[in-house]
Amino acid sequence: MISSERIPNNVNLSSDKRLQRALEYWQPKDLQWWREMGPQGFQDYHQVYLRTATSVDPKGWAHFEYVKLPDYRWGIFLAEPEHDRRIGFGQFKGQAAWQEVPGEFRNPLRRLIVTQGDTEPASVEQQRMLGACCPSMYDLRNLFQVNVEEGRHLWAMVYLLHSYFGRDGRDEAEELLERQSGNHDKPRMLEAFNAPIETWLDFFAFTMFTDRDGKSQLLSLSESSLDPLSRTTRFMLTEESHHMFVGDTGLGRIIERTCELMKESGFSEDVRKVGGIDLPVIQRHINFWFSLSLDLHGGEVSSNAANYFTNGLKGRAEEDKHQDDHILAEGVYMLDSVDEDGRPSRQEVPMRNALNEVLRDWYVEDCRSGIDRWNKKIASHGIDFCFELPDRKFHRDIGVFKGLYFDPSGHRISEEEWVRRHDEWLPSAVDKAYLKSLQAKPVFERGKFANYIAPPLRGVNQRPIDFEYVRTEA
Ligand code: BYC
Ligand code: FE
Ligand code: FE
Repeated sequence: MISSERIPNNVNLSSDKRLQRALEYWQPKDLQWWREMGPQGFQDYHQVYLRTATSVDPKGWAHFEYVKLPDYRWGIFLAEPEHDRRIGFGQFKGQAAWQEVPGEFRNPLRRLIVTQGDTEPASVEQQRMLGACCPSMYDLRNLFQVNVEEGRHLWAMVYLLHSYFGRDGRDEAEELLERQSGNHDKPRMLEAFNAPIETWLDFFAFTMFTDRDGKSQLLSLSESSLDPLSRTTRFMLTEESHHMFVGDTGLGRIIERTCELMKESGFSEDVRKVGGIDLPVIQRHINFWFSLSLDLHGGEVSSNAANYFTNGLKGRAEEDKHQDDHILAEGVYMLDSVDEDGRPSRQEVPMRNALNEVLRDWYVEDCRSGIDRWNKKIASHGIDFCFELPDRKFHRDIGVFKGLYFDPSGHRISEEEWVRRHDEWLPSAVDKAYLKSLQAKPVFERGKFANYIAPPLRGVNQRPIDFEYVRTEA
């Protein structure tokens, strides 16, 4: 049944018959997808201490209670409207923001919304097996919190498709449940969302680096002239910060524990002997998920990006912080690229065509702060090791560096060297087998943590660390 009680919302669902009808058809399919493709093994007998958004004001969006996963109330929320909001960039700068989709931009807007929407269920699919190998009840709960919120982000995009794109939108909403992460015939649209997430190290690196692409893309979409898209994505960003918190602190806690284990074992290099995760394997996971997430920003030179900006569909992250005319009809960007022979070269690109790269610049800086913090932690233990973000040419499959080989410092190398040294730089089969052996026995006891990860500094919602975050039904 579609009701405002079951579906918390601030879009007047109870009086919107058209939306109700569309959702009545879509919601059972969504629930079926969630049961089949969502968290495995925790749907029927477990209750999870989760936050549910019940309104957009600061009190309402963090309502905590125990719920069974399929009973989660996925809501539809838009950030509060801004009075007399004006378009902030592109050729329509200064005009009133759009409350409806202009016919001439229907296709590109639909495509942006579908692309965004496709990533949300994809990430749930990628993470569906992790519950059974969790390092603690606290982490298990955080995994499910991220999963239900990505499920809500799917709802957010489906709301836009149902409300503003008619028949086409309804078809697209169905297809969002039909494509599947990693599926050979019907894969997810963007490559990072087809890569398997089999270990908790992958999960933390994914939420640190790939959810952060969520942040940069959502910031850009929240500048959109299409006001409902802007408001929807603005509210999604409030949830996104928790996902990055999970990744950032998850990696930080593994690093902390590794340093402790190294100290305990007399600074031996081989922390695997005492069941820890060595720092180089963490670096390889950073290399992997960071480079995949660089690809998610699209080609360096992109006419799609230029059109999005010119027409006001998608802006830059924090558009108002840019000190220029926000029209960019004239500027150029000096792009680090390669010439026809694959040699490094600098290329002048019209600014509008370089906006994927501009957003990538923003993203790289946003990632760096985490790396710096972890390095300080390692140094405070007296250990001589530094994490680094790989060069942006490393391991790229989209854009000008695709098909060429670079080491993590950005030096061009031969294919032979790439093949020979691949396992130095990216997670290897041996790494994966080791990580899987570490997590083979899940930790479900209250307040206990797997040997390879330190406890968090504090619990969720001011609950103690040994709180029963996931309980089986009485
Ligand atoms: N994989 O002109 P270009 C999140 C395609 S994450 C495969 O450079 P454009 C989340 C591209 O479609 C944020 N294909 O592309 C995180 C194009 O195809 P056509 C998700 C790719 O359009 C964690 C061609 O290559 N949101 O929320 O400028 C958990 C030429 O490329 C890829 C968005 O992405 C790729 N990586 O930029 C849960 C925002 N990259 O035209 C959730 C919406 C490019 O030749 N999407 N291609 O058929 C966009 O803004 C743009 O679609 C992109 C691509 C930035 C992704
Ligand atoms: Fe999301
Ligand atoms: Fe997210």
